[in-house]
Amino acid sequence: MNDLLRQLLFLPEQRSSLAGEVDGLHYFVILVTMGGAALITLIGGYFLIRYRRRVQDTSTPHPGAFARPALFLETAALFGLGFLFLTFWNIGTRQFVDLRTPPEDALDVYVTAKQWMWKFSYPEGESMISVLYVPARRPVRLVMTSRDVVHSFFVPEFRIKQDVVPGRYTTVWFEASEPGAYPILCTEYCGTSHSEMRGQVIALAPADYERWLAGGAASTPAFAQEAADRAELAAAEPTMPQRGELAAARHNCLRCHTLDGTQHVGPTWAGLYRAVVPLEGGGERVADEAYITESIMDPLAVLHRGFSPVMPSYLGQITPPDVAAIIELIKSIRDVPHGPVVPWDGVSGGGAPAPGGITTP
Ligand code: HEC
Ligand SMILES: [Cu+2]
Repeated sequence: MNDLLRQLLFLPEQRSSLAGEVDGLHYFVILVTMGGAALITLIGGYFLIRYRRRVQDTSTPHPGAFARPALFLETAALFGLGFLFLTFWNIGTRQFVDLRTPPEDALDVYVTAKQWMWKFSYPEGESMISVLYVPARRPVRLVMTSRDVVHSFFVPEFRIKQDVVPGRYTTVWFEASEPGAYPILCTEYCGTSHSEMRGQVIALAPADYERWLAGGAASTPAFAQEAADRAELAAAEPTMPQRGELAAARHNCLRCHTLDGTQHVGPTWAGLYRAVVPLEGGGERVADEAYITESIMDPLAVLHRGFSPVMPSYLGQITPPDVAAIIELIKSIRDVPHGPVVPWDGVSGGGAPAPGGITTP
């Protein structure tokens, strides 16, 4: 029954001591509401047919004295609803208290969330990125905070989810019911790479956990090593061009510039690196690192011929690592095909043939 309902509702396996209870309440609420909806549909349908209009006479006969339904029916309905409310409330409150109160002997692990990774620190001094090793069948309490924005720690198999808030500590606890690897997701939208803010809880048999504490990840079972590799790969530092794209998105550069060679408000970045840029008022410059940096910090110093002077200066707004990453991004797309660089006329993708086309030497 449990498994059938679980699969009907597309829920993952229950792998913590409280998961079964959480699902139990879920099933109960769903079954009661579905039952109620079915009952109302049936009664409504019966009335619809039983009292449909059968004669052409449209006047409503006077019903006479208001016909009261039997008193016992009203009382039963009221008590029934009251009872349901109290039952939901009772189960819900108990579960809330259980979920909020970690057992005394819980193992503490500190969790720091930041864009876009989870860091787990153990009182013994060990620190892990993206991978949370815990012993199975032992309560674990997570003491969580965020270094930037609000994140949310979610382990579907454990049925736990808790916001992680900057400047505050929140806690959550669980007891993994058997060894295994369980995905961690961030469920509070926290920026560009929110969807990649993932990790793994690796629950180890107590003996394996002791071995991990003593000897590190190499002494854990194969399933744990695989899961850890996967998690670490996903959390690997992005490459410079990838970071450049994130920085460009963050600073809204991509509202005016494109990476795919199409024209927009500003010149496309495709094929820009080391191209010869014609300047407004004559002359030209090679788009090297110096030119790109100058264009970002002091866009009006020289203008790409034919474009309007609308780019704001980013002097003091953007950090040197972001500028470097953006330069690497522009370098990485120097071979992307692009047409002649002409100003965007606000209608089409191009316009008159390039007064200020760039030519790649
Ligand atoms: C409001 C639109 C707008 C935004 C936002 C904007 N730019 Fe520009 N950008 C332009 C325009 C228009 C030009 C061409 C005129 C000029 O040289 O200033 C330009 C020129 C450039 C150039 C020189 C390219 C060439 O072909 O000469 C670089 C490099 C550049 N921008 C980088 C950036 C970066 C990096 C950001 C974000 C930090 C950014 N831009 C944000 C509109 C914008
Ligand atoms: Cu997040």
